[in-house]
Amino acid sequence: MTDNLSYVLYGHPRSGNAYKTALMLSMTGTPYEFEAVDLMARTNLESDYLEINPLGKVPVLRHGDLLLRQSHDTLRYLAEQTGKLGPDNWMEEARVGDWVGFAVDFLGYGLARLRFELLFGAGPGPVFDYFKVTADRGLGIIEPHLAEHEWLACERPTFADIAVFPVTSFLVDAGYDQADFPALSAWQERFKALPGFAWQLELMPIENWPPA
Ligand SMILES: N[C@@H](CCC(=O)N[C@@H](CS)C(=O)NCC(=O)O)C(=O)O
Repeated sequence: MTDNLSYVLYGHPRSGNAYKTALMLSMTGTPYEFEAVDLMARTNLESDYLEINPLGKVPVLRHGDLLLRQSHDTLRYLAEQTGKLGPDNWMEEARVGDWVGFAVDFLGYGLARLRFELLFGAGPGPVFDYFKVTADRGLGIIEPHLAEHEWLACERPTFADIAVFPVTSFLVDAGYDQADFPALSAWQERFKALPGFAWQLELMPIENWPPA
């Protein structure tokens, strides 16, 4: 079901979570306005933005009076609103949920932290090593899965693929060699060929990129 209320995405192109929402909007063909929240300047912690999201995080998706403040809720909501990229029944819902959970447990608390440490943090060291255990474990789950399956949750692309793609695109920034993950790499290529795919800066344009 669709309506005429406009969508507003609050986000930043450095955010993998905001990129999930932006991809879902684009890949379902849903028009939206983009409001940049400058994470580098910490405007996400200023009072104007805290009125929109008291957690001080991006993304937020506004649809009329509704504010969705969790990236995975935005995926589920847009799937329901557009009838696209969602599960068709509870068997599929359960498998989509597995991969949304994977994105949080192994990518959010693993791969994404490695990239953060290397690009913005202390670099290699104890913190990096701590998160690498989780990232390695996650990559050890997804690579063999994608050697056997074209898409993560179903026989077709779903928002499970959108939940997982952004952080996997940070593989090299997180210190891994892309060539060590041929099945993941092939899935990334299939994903990038889907209608509506674009990179984060195209979907969430900001001035002064890369931010200081
Ligand atoms: N559970 C949230 C996590 C959102 C999140 O961690 N956002 C990060 C960017 S990827 C953020 O806004 N960080 C800013 C901060 O914590 O100050 C979701 O899935 O949307």
